[in-house]
Amino acid sequence: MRHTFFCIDGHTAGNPVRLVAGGAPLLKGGSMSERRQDFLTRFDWIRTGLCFEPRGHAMMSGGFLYPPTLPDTDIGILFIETSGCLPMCGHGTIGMITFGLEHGLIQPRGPGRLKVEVPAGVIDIAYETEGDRVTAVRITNVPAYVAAKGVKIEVEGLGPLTVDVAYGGNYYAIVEPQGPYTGLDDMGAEWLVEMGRRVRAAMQDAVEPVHPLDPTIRGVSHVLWADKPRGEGADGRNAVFYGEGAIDRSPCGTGTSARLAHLADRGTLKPGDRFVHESYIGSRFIGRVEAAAELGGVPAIIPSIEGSAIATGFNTIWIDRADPFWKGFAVQ
Ligand code: PYC
Repeated sequence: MRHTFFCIDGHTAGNPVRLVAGGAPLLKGGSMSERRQDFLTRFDWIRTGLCFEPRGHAMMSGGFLYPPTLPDTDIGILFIETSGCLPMCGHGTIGMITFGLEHGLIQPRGPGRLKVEVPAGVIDIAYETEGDRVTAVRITNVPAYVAAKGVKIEVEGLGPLTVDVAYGGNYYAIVEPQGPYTGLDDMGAEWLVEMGRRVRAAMQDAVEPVHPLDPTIRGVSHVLWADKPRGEGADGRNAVFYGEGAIDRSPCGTGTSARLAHLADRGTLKPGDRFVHESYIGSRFIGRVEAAAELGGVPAIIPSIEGSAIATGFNTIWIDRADPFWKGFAVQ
């Protein structure tokens, strides 16, 4: 049997976004979180088939648009990525909202604003246009908070590390320069991937953060290597490791949200502050601490992330069950 998916491919700040505009499965569930669970149970082959080789690669990321389940929302998003079916993805949202608006798949109720239901909750979108192009998307994200501080781990090849965990839509192990990790440029992408794998495994053994309101969101899935800024006007730089072999080419929307919560918890940032975050390749998001908040009794912040995306073309992809690699594969 051959399954056909009509996709708009592109990137947000350099990281791939594959908006699957046709071929989304019908899902059960009264919320996007429940639909995520249904997708993982019955349709995960669509994610692996579209994201892994030979149809994708280690960084592949994207999602589907669905009618929302909540009143007063415009659209629902389900994310797919090599690392799983994320509760929230910032660069993916910026890309899918941009391509969805530019191609008429999303019909806003009013100009410049949308309310979007994602598995992690409801996010607000403000966007700017020039002619037919969407030039900027600002996401006011779900509440972000620090889930664990000062976790001590021992990592082969790195030695002892002290790591914090923050949530910005996914749980991030945040590694600041220490010991042999002296900064992104000193280490290089291959090292960050290899050590990212080891740090994530050690952190998963050490702690299991659980979202205060949705217990299906749990566990450290991403590693954020933090660093000082490189370019003029930037406030920080990071490289996020995800999946089995990916370094985010964008500054990572949920990672930036987690880092904002981390820096706010430390008192370095406060509501109203702006934080320009650079990626490994030098692309940028503008992060902001919009407000102080609370999440199930835990102190949190409301972060926002602003960036832009570019569509690169249409892509009609078949997943043919006669193909020995119909579910995709990854080489490590
Ligand atoms: O932008 O939130 C993000 C993201 C998560 C993983 C890769 N990018």
